[in-house]
Amino acid sequence: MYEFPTARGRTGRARLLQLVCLSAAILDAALQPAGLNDTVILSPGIALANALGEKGDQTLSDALDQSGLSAPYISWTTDFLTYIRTTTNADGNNRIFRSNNPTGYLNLDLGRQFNITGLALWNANGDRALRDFEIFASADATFSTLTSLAAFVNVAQGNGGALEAQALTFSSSALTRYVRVRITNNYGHKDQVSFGELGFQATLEPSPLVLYACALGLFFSWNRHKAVSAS
Ligand SMILES: [Ca+2]
Repeated sequence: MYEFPTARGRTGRARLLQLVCLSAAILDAALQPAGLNDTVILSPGIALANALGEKGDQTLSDALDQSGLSAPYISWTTDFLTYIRTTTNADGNNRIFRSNNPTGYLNLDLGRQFNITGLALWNANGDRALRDFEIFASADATFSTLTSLAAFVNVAQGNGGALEAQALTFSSSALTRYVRVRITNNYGHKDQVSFGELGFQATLEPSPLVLYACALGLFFSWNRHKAVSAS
């Protein structure tokens, strides 16, 4: 017959579980350079669609692969704010998209779900630069159901030379794998729009190490309680 745990037994189990989880969290934090409470920069992934079009031999992938940035980053590891404060994109190392309006969208695949809270944009100099755009999360790769995360208006263009990053925060964060960037305006060029690079701001979740250790702690603390109860 099942016996309800005594207050002493419950306290002992809770303490053991807390100890195991805390130890795992400390170890995890030590192994992750950015720590658990920071946000990290996340690669924009790969393009599933480009409704803007491309100009000549300039390809969208060149705006997603860190080329032109003054320092590299490690996706989902490098601290977001520290990185973007000090990293510029070389003038002229921006991608130009040709479009009639110029409006259109880019569909991006992050590779798996991440919790994204904002983005960093290294814009372009001149009248091709991005001015207005909106970010959407999509539930799937077909982009049939979109959730708006933020609409950015009058985003600053470059003022000549190397371009500094702009940090743009979403109205709401989203756990998503698929992201649409819908561009609605530039700085005046009749049929081209351009930016240098972009990366997302993401939060770190408890790693599998912490979750596994907590599960083990729960298992052993429960077994310990059963052994004490049976003796
Ligand atoms: Ca680039």
